[in-house]
Amino acid sequence: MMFKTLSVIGLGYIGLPTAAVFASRKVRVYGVDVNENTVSTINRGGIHIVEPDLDIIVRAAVTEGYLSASTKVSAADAFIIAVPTPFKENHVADLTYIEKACQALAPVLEQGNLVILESTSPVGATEKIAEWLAIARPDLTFPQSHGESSDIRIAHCPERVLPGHVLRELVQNDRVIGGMTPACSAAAVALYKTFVKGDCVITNSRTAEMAKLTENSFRDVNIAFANELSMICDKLDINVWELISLANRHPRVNILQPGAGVGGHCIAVDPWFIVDSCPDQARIIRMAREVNDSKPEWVLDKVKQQLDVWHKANPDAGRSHAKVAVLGLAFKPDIDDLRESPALDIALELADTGCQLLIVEPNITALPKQFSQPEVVLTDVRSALDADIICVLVRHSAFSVIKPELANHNAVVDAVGLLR
Ligand code: SAJ
Repeated sequence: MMFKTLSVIGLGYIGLPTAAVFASRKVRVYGVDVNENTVSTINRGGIHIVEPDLDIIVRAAVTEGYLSASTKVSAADAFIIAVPTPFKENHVADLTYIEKACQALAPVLEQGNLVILESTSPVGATEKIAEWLAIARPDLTFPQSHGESSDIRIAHCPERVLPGHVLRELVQNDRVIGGMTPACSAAAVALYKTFVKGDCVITNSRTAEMAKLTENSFRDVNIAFANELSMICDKLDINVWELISLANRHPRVNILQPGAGVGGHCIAVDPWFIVDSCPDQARIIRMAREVNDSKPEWVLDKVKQQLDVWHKANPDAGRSHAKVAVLGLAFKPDIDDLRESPALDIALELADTGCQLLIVEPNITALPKQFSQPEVVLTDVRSALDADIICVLVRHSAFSVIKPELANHNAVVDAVGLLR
């Protein structure tokens, strides 16, 4: 099976690297995005997201004519849908973007095409795609009605790459391939084998959907265990990082690290898709989400306790005289991504307390617009040492240089174990 052309719908953190890697293997890729700025940036050979080395391969692919972007879907041998699947207020998955992608690609669909859903989705979403496409194109046959002989092949192949390492992990990671029929799986394997060096492991679409949700829930539950331990240890006056490193010497124990909470667009979202499908059964998964979601508030309380101590020591000083430094705003170490970041939420709350807030985030050059207060400034790591209270919210490598001074400061809230 040969795929000469590919349409990738959604040119975000997953769609753009995927499109670029296919294009680098000389597949003609038509990228599609609703955002015109994204489209024009890519067509100039640029990128609109931060991911190491992505700029180099996008520029090369555009220059050589293998990658172009548009707001319209072009006909192609295969289609990859890589759009967001957020959840609504009540933690129910919102499939609107996937449905819109289906409506956009349906008119150009042709017999023999392969449609792949890469977006992380609740169980049953791939079958929904098949239904939507069948309604839009009654002239074509689909796997749910025609099995192996269907005109259109459909599969779920979840992305599993780690932001910051996307280009390497796209190629090296094993890939779960969940076709609606064996023929759908075989077509999807043939497509991914264009560049995937890992194994392409075949299953059905529902299991593939659940596999992705399971991977992120596994991590969420394990981080919740670490976060719960950090709160228990605080009560019992035990250093949680020492405790975890001791426990991890056991050959079958591997506890993750506590932090300021769980951020990002995946781990804090995907477990809810399982909870929504099986609310009575998914008890640990729900509880883990609740524990992790409560952690930023707990860290904030610790800082407020330090503010109370400061007020006691400085009874005549108003709140605006208190200087608080926040180290880190990103959702995890050594990236610039502030979306769904617990550290950002904590800093925003602190900004509202009326203190002077020194923010140190070495991976950005300007504060996000939400910080409107004049008492909030973005500064360098050494200036933070002047603060009355210092809270470490992200373990950026750039913070290591002030460890000795930090260890001698008398009001540090270290949510991530920088000082361990
Ligand atoms: N975190 C901790 N303690 C830890 C590890 C992480 O508090 O010991 C926090 C991080 O600081 C961050 C959050 O968890 O706030 C998530 O970070 P992460 O590095 O665990 O994961 P993501 O969201 O960057 O990427 C995850 C990955 N999934 C798994 O590792 C199982 C990635 O492979 C997925 O492709 C991605 O989700 C996704 O798109 O679903």
